[in-house]
Amino acid sequence: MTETETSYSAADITVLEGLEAVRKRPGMYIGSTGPSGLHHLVWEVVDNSVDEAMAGHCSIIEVTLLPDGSCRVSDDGRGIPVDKHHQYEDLTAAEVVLTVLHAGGKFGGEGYKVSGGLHGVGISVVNALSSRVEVEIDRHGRRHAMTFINGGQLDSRLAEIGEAPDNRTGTSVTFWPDAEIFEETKFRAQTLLERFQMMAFLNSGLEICFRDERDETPTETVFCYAGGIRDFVEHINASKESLFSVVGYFSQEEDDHEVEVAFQWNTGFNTDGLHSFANGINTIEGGMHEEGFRTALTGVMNRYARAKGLLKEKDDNLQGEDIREGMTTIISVRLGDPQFEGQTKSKLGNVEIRSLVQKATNDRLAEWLEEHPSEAKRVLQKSINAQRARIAAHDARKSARRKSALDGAGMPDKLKDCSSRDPRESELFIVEGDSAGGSAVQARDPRTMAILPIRGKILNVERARPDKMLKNNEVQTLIQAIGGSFGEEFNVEKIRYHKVILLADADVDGSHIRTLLLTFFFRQMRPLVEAGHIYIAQPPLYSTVVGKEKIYLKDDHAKDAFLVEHPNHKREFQRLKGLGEMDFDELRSTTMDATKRTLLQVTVEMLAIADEIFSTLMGENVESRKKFIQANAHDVRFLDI
Ligand code: 0RA
Repeated sequence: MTETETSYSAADITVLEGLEAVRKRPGMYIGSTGPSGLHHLVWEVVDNSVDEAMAGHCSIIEVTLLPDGSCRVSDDGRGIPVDKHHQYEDLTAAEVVLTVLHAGGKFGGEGYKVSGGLHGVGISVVNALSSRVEVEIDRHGRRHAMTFINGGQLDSRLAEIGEAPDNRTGTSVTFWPDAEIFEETKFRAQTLLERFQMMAFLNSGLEICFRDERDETPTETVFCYAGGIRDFVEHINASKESLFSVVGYFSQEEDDHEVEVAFQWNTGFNTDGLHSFANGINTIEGGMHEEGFRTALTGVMNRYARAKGLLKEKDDNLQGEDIREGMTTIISVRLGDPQFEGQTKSKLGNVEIRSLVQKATNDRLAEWLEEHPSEAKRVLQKSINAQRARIAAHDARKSARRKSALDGAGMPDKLKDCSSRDPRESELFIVEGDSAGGSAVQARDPRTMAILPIRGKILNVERARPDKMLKNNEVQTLIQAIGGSFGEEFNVEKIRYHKVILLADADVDGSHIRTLLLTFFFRQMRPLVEAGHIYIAQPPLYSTVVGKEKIYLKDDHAKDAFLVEHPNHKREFQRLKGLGEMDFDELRSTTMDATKRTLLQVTVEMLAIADEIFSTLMGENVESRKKFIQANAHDVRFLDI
């Protein structure tokens, strides 16, 4: 940069120091410099456009991944203000928004009423962590442009570059994530798609268009839902068999608080189909809005059931879980000053929201029931059945506990346990089939590795109530071996292994078993998944020989990479059929030995979406399962949720 282009004042220097702080400790602002932090940059820019939409000024947001590694976010909002900024005399407002931490919408006009508090670190953070940022602003009939390089240094100041076509207004931000900051700068389309779909559901009428133009075959996906969260509920239930076709809905506003609820029941047995959001952020840990809803739901349904004689005087009240069985609910609240608490800052703490949601649900759900008598009756019949099953499961559980107290330590016979009693270093390999189980026992380090062979297909818990599930041998064995109980009682502090590793073949049967196991963990031991204790072992698919050395290759990708590195290789590869064909030495060195193996950690990025995927894969609706598997057959990462 030459001196004639830009000269810095004292104010500019404080600005640069601010951005320097972000570059020094990126984790403080975006959580990490891994994939989650990288995608955070996109959320940050898109959130600004969504704020503009929530304020009623923007209807289309376009996000494009370009071949040069950049990401462009364009909107048709009012455009970032381009006039001189009152505090930084020599900078324009737009320059301030891009270079001052937390400058976002806090000036000019009334700013924003509500904005996503979790990602709201400001677009300047994106600038600080990018090697280049280009901004174009259409406002007052003119198009303006500016660019920044090397983490927020002004490269060319804001200047008019021509007319705004058709007198349009809007903002376009293109950024190149800095390779010196991020471990990996390649965006994952699936991650972006899932979130954009969720954002479109939560902002009815908003169009989000995603384009991936990184390779020769560009793709475009448009999300736009006139019905908002009603469409969200319908979408989740599309993979299940719904109890009736209407989707319940109500909304209520008070001061600067707004609550919206959509709900529908399906014929399934899950009690955790409740998903909540605050200012567009998925509150995975729940909070006051969920509390208010649950309390009111239980009250309203019991009152209705008594009033209509569906529950007799002698009958017990329905419990919340009875009513929530098979219920899919989306709660979305918007509020001026959201307090995010909890371990992952995803629990809504605002107490006033609890009574607002409770009151709205009390009034409006009762109305809905009166207006939909036949639906109401079906729901209550289902709840009463659930109540009976719950009582039966309680009895079954009691006798199961008594039984395990009788056989000493209560460990299943099939478990070959490790000698260590420290869960932090202990690993449980769940192995498909008795014979592979035998090799795994020989291949293991008996101090830290336990082996549990399971035979054939475990019960599909997606399609069974808890009382039936508990009678299944494989399920009992799993629960006993892992420790920490299951369902509502599950306690992740009591687990006996910090790594639970699924070891199954790379073929269709193996992937079915993996999915059944993941469904079980997702539904019955979810904290185990959330805490990152579940892993998938990756036995190699190919072997080949170089000189005297046998080399194992994980998959086709690894094979291609190998051929690039060894262009003269004779191309003789052996396709390994499965675990059963490896001797224990091979199994140890390729798959189990902690110094050589690769494990895929299973994470739950987005529970609302993961819920849908599990229902699709494991639920009743065969057609949607078929479609899902066909659509994702090429992409094994769908298990990486
Ligand atoms: C500050 C003030 C105003 C709008 C914006 C920022 C704004 C920022 C972004 C970022 C991406 N798209 C955006 N659109 C708008 C209010 C402007 C006014 O009062 O006219």
